[in-house]
Amino acid sequence: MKILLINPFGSNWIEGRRDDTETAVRLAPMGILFVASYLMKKGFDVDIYNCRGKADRGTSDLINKVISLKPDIVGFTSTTSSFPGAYHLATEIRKALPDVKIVFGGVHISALREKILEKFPLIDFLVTGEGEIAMTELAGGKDPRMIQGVLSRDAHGIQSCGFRTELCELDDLPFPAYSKLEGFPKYFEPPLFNYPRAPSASIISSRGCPYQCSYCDRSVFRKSFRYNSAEYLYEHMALLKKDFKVRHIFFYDDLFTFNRKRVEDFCGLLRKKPLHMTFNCAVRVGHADDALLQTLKAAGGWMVSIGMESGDQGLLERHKSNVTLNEIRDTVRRIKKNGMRVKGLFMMGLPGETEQTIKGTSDFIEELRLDDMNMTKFTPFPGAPSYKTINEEGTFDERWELMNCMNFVFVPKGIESKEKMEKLHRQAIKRFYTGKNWMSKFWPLMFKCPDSTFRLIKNLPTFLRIRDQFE
Ligand code: B12
Repeated sequence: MKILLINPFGSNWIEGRRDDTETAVRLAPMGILFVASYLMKKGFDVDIYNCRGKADRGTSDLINKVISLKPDIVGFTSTTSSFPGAYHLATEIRKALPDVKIVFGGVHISALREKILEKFPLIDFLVTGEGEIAMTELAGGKDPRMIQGVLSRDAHGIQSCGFRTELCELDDLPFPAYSKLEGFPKYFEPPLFNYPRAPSASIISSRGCPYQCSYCDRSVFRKSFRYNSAEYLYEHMALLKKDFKVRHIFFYDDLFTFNRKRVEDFCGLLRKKPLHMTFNCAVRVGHADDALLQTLKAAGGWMVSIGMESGDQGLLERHKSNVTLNEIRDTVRRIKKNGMRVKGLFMMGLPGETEQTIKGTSDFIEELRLDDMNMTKFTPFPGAPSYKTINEEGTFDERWELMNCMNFVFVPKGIESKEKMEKLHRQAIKRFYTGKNWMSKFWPLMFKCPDSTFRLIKNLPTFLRIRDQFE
């Protein structure tokens, strides 16, 4: 049984502009790497094709690869914005190999479930929620109607036996199948100046989130919070160091510090048996006291990000559980005091946003004197709570290929037009990156992050083009 897993190219573009995100950020597709390693452990022959990867030469290259590999199953991962492109590829693959089974998994599939099978006839199976066990059972020939999480069709229509309740023991999972990913780790590059040394890699060490923010799509892992042990985490980092010479880690967990004991044990291991690696992680306000921050720093913590979303207290109360502006201020101050860089993650255009609240957020960003920030464009994903009532809150243009947080597909009632939103967004970004705070931090960073500086120089025309978008 041969299985080919595909990471589609997606659409990480701003409508009407050239897609330069390839140069700005390229990260490994962790979901299919996890599924691949589990399948391999169970004896299946697995390959990965990364449309955002080093070897990609476009659709015809993929089709040639499919024809030469002749897989029995082709599996696509998909977010909302990458789904249309993935389905297009599936159509081409089906023409080339009419008997191949086509499986889709990932967040967009987990959110829309039956609706996807109803509208997209070429797809044979959906794997919703956690994919490792379900996909292995499917590939192993178990009746799809009996596999939790799988949706299929038969003569009576769409069949599903519900959500998965039998979940993976995270410490039993083999490490992601990095060796199947062409160009790993050097080809994968995170945002500039977000890492002191290259190469870097990302790790996800937990699944699920007990909080419920209005904009967050938790369709895959849902509410229950599970995590890898400190020992597993240490071994994972050690493997990346030993086999791939990775020097910096991005922990992409939403709640990295949620379980304090785990973080203390993990940092303790890093101090006892140093790997000489650095790492970034995200903390949630309320889960980052001084002692914990000191522990992170001592173990190699370099930058900490916080999902701040807005500088308006009213909007926070409406959209994000248990976070106040004062707590954000306090956490930022303490991260800096403990010697780590701090990055703020914001979102513009939430329901209820007005020009006033946008101005407030921009002022808040200035006040915090952050070391970096990111401001995405709010996007109502089908799996997020805000989606249900979004049409009452403003105008929503639900074109999936544009739903990549780089386009305003939703204009809240309080703002006159999409063009106005774009203008306010550009202004906020420009204000930060041309302000005194960033300028004073930028020059020292050129020396602190030599790999980023080199990358910036090497790709200067592209980065200048990206900068010009904010003019
Ligand atoms: C790291 C990350 C990124 C990284 C890397 C993405 C990548 N290629 O892996 C970067 C920064 C590049 C990124 C970019 C974006 N991201 Co992102 N990202 C994440 C994050 C934090 C972790 C992803 C991850 O590794 N999860 C861990 C793995 C194990 O889970 P998983 O991917 O869901 O895979 C499991 C199952 O879904 C299933 N599965 C998945 N694929 C398949 C395929 C098959 C065949 C099968 C059988 C099973 C299966 O099995 C896997 C193992 O159990 C998630 C939030 C989250 N906690 O998951 C958001 C998340 C996926 N991202 C999101 C968004 C919005 C984006 C962007 C659009 C935003 C932006 N402009 O930056 C882009 C678009 C990327 C794209 N091309 O599609 C949303 C997606 C919402 C949606 N409905 O589309 C999420 C869910 C955040 C959120 N809660 O809203 N992202």
